[in-house]
Amino acid sequence: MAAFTSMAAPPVASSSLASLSSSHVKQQALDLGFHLVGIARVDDFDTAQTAVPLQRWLNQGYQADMAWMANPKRQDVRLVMPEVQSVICVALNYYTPHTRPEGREFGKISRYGWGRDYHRVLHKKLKQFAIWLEAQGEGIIARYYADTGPIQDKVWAERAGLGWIAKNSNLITRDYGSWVFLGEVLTNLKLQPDRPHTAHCGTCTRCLDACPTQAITQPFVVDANRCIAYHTIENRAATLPEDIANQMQGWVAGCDICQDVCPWNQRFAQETDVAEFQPYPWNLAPRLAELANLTPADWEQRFPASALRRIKPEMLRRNARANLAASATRKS
Ligand code: B12
Ligand code: SF4
Ligand code: SF4
Repeated sequence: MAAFTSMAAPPVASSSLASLSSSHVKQQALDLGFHLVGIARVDDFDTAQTAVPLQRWLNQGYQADMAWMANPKRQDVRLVMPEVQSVICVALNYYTPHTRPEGREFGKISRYGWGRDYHRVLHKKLKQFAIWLEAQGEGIIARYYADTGPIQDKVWAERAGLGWIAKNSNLITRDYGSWVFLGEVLTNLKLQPDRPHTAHCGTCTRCLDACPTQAITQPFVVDANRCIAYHTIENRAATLPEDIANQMQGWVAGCDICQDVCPWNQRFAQETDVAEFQPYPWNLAPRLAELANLTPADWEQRFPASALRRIKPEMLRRNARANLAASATRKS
């Protein structure tokens, strides 16, 4: 978890904050290079809404081995920061127009992992944003998070008007589709909130129909036990469950199927201006046979400053071998 915290946390002097408008704060986020920004207000009603679906998901065991998803802070943002009044949500577009080559010999890496580690890129900008915000008045507190903190990034982003949580469980934005990374700054400033985004999946079910492992058990709900992204990135077991290993369709690092088929993504995707998200060339068409024998030294060399470093060499070998085995069975 990354967080920027001031040394002291005195109550905010309202006189020093009177001049800080939401539009000024949002303009600063855009000037720092974020593509979208919106503000959500923290109150009792919102907190209850955040907790219930997450608890239901946990009760069903959909978190698989991700025990950290049960951290109570994730259900109440005030346990993360007792003084929080507003959540300033940001999104960074990571789409590039590259495609993966056809052919069973290639492993598929999700777009999120093609370029530089998004945590580094987001955290750097968020840190600058939090420092700027704290400098705007005495007593202002700002803490930043992206992915790794105990905050429900998508829930807050939807509430701040950035996009809607779709049936594939990703947040879709009108400007960039779901190819965005999310982050937020928690602050004790009471800022003017934006309106929550409305949902636009309608009657579409393309993502549910396309998921090869039926991981989207009902609209909006993903069971990690069945999700290829979970198994390739988070599952640390020596072997993968047979019913997943047989259905991986070449994926070795994450899975983009439920985003690739989404009509909104086909319509809204636009190339990012963040140079760090341009793919490392090797990530576009890795060969399964090479990945199946990847050494720790190869791994160090091929995944520098990459979000894929979460997938250890033995996991990549396991993922590649599962795909090769499934492919061999299909041929015979
Ligand atoms: C745990 C996690 C995972 C797990 C579980 C996925 C999941 N859907 O929860 C795994 C490892 C599988 C995973 C995979 C991926 N992840 Co992930 N993941 C997270 C993490 C850390 C927490 C998400 C979470 O709270 N899940 C718990 C459940 C309860 O929440 P939920 O999915 O939002 O589902 C609830 C809502 O949809 C809500 N709901 C809303 N409306 C409605 C309506 C109805 C009727 C109902 C019933 C429910 C409902 O109820 C659902 C629960 O029941 C976040 C970062 C963060 N700190 O938030 C990143 C995050 C969600 N992941 C992200 C990404 C990019 C991915 C992948 C695309 C990566 C990849 N290409 O492989 C895949 C997508 C898989 C998928 N279809 O969801 C991004 C998503 C960005 C975006 N635009 O949405 C995030 C936000 C990280 C970031 N900061 O950018 N991830
Ligand atoms: S990421 Fe892949 S396995 Fe997971 S829900 Fe989407 S399509 Fe299904
Ligand atoms: S494929 Fe259809 S149902 Fe799924 S997220 Fe996209 S619009 Fe929503």
